[in-house]
Amino acid sequence: MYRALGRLGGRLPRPPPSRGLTWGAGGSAPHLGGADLASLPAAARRFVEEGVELCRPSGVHLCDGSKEEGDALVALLREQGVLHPVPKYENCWLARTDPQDVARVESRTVLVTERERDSVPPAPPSGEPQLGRWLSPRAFDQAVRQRFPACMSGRPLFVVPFRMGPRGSGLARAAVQLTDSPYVVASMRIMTHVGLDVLPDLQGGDFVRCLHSVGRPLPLTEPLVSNWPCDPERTLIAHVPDERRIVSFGSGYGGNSLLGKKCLALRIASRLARDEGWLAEHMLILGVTPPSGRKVYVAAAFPSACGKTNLAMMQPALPGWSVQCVGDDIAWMKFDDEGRLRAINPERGFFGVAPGTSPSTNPAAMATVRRDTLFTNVGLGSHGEPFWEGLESLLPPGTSLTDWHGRPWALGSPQPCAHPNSRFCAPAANCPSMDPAWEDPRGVPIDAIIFGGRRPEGIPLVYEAFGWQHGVFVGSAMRSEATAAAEHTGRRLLHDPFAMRPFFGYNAGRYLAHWLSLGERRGLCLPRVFHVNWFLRDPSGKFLWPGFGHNARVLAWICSRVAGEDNAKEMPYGLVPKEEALDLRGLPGVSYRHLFPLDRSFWERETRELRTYYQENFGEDLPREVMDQLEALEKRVRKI
Ligand code: OXD
Ligand code: MN
Repeated sequence: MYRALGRLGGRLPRPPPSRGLTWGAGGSAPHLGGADLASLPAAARRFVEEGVELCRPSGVHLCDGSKEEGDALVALLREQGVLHPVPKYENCWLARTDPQDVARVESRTVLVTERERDSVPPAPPSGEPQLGRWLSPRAFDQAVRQRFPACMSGRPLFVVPFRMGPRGSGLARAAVQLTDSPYVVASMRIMTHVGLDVLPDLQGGDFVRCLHSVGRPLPLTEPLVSNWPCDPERTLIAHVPDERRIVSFGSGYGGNSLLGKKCLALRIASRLARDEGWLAEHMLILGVTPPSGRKVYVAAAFPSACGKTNLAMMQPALPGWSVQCVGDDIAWMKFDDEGRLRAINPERGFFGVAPGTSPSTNPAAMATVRRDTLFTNVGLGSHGEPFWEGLESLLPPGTSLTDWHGRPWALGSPQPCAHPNSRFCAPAANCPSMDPAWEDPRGVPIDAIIFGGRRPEGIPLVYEAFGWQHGVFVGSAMRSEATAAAEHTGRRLLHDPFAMRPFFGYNAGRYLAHWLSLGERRGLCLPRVFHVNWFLRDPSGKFLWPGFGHNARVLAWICSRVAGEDNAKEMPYGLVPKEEALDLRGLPGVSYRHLFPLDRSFWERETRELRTYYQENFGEDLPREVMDQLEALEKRVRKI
């Protein structure tokens, strides 16, 4: 596609021999060294040449993933005023972004395919498309032409060879990201495996091509805000699944720019998974071990900022139980030769939401971020500690605070100190509760899949699906209150099928069909499917369930179901624990009855809204089996 833009195969510009790369207009810059570009396999070299031809950077740096390179990147980012020290923690840094570049931008995230229908179901009759956005190849070429030529002038281009997934795993993927953002390189080094040992995997040309620019060539025409280069007006995050290609412009933040995460590991990978018969999902993976024995691994899909990281690192409030983390955001899963579903975490780090993370909600995450962590848009205490909403009790007396804009801030101020979507980017290896098998190339065996969302009313604490098809229906019917991870606001309930709404890499109707097709395959040991809701509230708005470590009580019931215990009773929407099968001991004020509401008018409303949602958003691409499941539920609801 954008290859059509110019003559290819030109010579790579070389950095000036005595100074290494140049870092911007007139800046005296640390020398990063970098690996020899000649070591790139031919296909990767061609990709770099195309990028250079198009973006016209001041130099090219091939990242080798070394510690020296990491130190030099930090030095460079400090010199540019992007990173600030967090001296109370070890090797930790704080970035503050332009306030216009703080979250994923779903409205500017597109899939590029010849046929619109390959990307999205038929357009809804009214309103915004909810299941992804399509851009024609022509419009995409034009968008690239309007943005990328010479967009890296005055800035060096970093070539980041990286791998998603453990070395040796059949699911692992090699990729190359070209970027003009050293912040992105520093983050990619935490979130993925960056290094020259990836180069042999690029040899055959079968790698994902990622091109990213912050879109602020030098010299600047307008000053930067917070020293953070970005171009919010022209931001575009485009995926070309047929070419395994990602092109991102204008944002330096999170999933818009760390292209291994949402763009590759979910959007591109979900399409690869469909083509190749596996699953790429927005799911955490954890292992739970009961006092008596057999560890059970589960994968769980929750929409952004519903507590995936907290659940993945949970410390059970049930004596004798333990939970270990394999991943907190993305699972790649494939049935093995024995028909067992096995999952790997394609990532190597956590890009977690900071506010709300505290020693009481997630002690393992707090331990993880004590070193080697890049914080973005959190506050800073005068003793050199990061600060966000939830850490108030940790502040030593007399601490003064700076908010995420870098301005003085006082406890009790109406605006939060940390941005609600502020993040920590930390190596998974730092987490004290990582599972011993988290990097096992064979993956871990998955016995249960859990769906969930923030549902203040009507949806019970936990239920099990009646079978695979019903489970796929339950995933397709997920809804949750909006969060700060994207540009949405307020407490609206959003439909979020499989927690993949922003991350489908192809038509969501066909995605459901792909899940259903697994139920038809012979010889598979299909996991049980559950739905959980930690967020039920009473009429005064108070949560009915204590959550966090107590969620182990729900995991304990799920484990008992996996073990084949006959301890469930049937409700119209699914199977729930018999009263004595859910351990509620020591939870004063928590009542089984409130946790398992059954309200006919709620379910009538829910099924009616779901029917409208399916009709408007999936249209004729909704698989018949899913509509059959809805009709069966409607029938059961009429009998309540
Ligand atoms: C995330 C998200 O950042 O889901 O993980 O938005
Ligand atoms: Mn996520």
